[in-house]
Amino acid sequence: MTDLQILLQFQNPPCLLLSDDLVRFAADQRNPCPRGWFQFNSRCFMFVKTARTWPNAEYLGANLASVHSYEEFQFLQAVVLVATGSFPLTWIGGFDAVQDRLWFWSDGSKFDHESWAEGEPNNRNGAREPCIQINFAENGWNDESCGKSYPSVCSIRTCLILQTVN
Ligand SMILES: [Ca+2]
Ligand SMILES: [Ca+2]
Repeated sequence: MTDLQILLQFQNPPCLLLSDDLVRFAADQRNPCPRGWFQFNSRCFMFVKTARTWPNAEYLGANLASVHSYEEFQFLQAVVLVATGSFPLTWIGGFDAVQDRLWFWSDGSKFDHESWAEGEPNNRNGAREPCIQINFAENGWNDESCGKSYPSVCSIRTCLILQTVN
């Protein structure tokens, strides 16, 4: 009988360490995400309850989540809702290089979607607000000072490679 060896690679460095848990979940094609992570297209997302500053919010080597469609944004909100029962202010991976004019995602992906709350981004009271949080006002995005502490949503990219081993 042929054994299937499943290798999990996470394209965003640094890689997560493989564990039996990860391999077992990877074996289930319907849910290639590690335990506690939720799949949307080719990425896995997780809510991190611990409040951290935006720069400290990286978790297990993952990136803060980038968002590339309104559907993906709604999915992120659902991940937060499932974990908390509400819509708390939560960091995602967006930040600006030129105040409110040039935005980037911390995972290096293209900044091709935005869902700002009304009046945002606004650098409130003249403060520099370079980092993006979700669930602000009518559950849209807000630019906020990166040194404030909030929970976060992070993501990893999955790349399943199935290899047949004798
Ligand atoms: Ca700003
Ligand atoms: Ca703001």
